[in-house]
Amino acid sequence: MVERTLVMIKPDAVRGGHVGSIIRRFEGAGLAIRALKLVCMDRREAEGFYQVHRERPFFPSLTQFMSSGPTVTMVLEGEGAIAKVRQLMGATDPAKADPGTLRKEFARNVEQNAVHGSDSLTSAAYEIPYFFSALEQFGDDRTA
Ligand code: FUP
Repeated sequence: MVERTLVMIKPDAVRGGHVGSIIRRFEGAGLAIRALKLVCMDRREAEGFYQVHRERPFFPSLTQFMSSGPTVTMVLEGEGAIAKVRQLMGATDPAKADPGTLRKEFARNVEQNAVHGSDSLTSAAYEIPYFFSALEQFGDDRTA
């Protein structure tokens, strides 16, 4: 099934100058960019994005980190895009991520872990419109 997923290059990887390398990997895997922008979330916006984790002990630190600088936020589309992105990203904790994955290569630790990708169709349906209106997405009847 062709899917859309919300992907973010997190503040650590933007600061580290890894945007081009990471986007190249997604494009190389056959995923198409349907929307893309630099977003600097404020604390409240980061809390809203991660609201499923609000009861977790790492929530304050995570939302502080995610609002510490710009993220490259995008919508990627492709066959099985959600699973494909998560495979490219690797495990949440880079110490447990497989060699060759983005988190193994670029993440610092379990919090500053370089990339985000929606974990399900339900998550994608919340996360994509959190950042992008229909007019900001391409490839439907307005194919770019
Ligand atoms: P993932 O889907 O791989 O991004 O991981 P989770 O949904 O489990 O976690 C979301 C984010 O919470 C992670 F990207 C980083 C952060 N996190 C921590 O900071 N500490 C933890 O122990 C687990 C997750």
